[in-house]
Amino acid sequence: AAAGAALAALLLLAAAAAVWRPDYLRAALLRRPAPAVARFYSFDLVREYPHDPEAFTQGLLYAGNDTLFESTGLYHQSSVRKVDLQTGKVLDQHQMDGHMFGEGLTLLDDRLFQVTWLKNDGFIYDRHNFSKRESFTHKMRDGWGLATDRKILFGSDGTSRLYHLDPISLEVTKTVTVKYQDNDVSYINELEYINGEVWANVWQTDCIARVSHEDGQVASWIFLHELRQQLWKSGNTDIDVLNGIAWDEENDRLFVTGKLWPKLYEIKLRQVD
Ligand code: DDQ
Ligand code: CA
Repeated sequence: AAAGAALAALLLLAAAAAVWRPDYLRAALLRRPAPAVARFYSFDLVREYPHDPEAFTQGLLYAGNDTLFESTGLYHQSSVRKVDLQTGKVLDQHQMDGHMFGEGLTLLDDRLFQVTWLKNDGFIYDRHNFSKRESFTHKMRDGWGLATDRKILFGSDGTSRLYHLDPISLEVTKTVTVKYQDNDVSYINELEYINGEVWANVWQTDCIARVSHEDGQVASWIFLHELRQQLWKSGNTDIDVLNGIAWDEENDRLFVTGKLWPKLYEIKLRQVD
């Protein structure tokens, strides 16, 4: 009888736990998989370049020949622009409609794809002539980041989802959830495809996550808080967050900047674990 009472009490306790904190119960009952081993990186500064301090950088990519393409946000100030790396000068620019908030940008062949904040509208520009422009709609929540492996587009929308999009139909063909160990990583923002991985700015952190586009697992973290801190210390107190990754595949150069940052940095990663 005592054993029966003990069992009943235990069942009651389990039922109460299931009602009040099902996540605790699940954690207690299920054996968690061993956490994936992530790598951690700091950086060495290679060079710094001027960057338009009015550019609220939302999309950044390197297009060869020391030129970058950049998408900028903020209502009435959004643009897509071609930028000279060495001088930071805007070489060509399309000013977007005032109600559009420019976001992620990627280049596939001669076409620049751009998405917009809080909307499902995107634009495709001819890289040589921004007035040649088409629009599209997509089924992500809204538009934050874009990148490409030259076959498909990768997209983010500020959730933990990383979308695979068909570059012709703009349909979502696959979605993975970005996870670090067992936790979803939200606020996935500006993206870059680098050597088989998708690198992602995580909004309002000073970190870039290196993500597997196959399963969403974060393989590495890059810590870049020193860049923002350094800018702040030298008097740039109006800057916003780190945002914008560009990769020069030919010369293995990695560029990063931020929203309203007066500098763009070439960095080399240094593993710290
Ligand atoms: N996002 O880059 C995280 C996707 C959006 C940033 C939005 C920053 C807010 C600026 C103020 C908006 C005025 C309504
Ligand atoms: Ca990028």
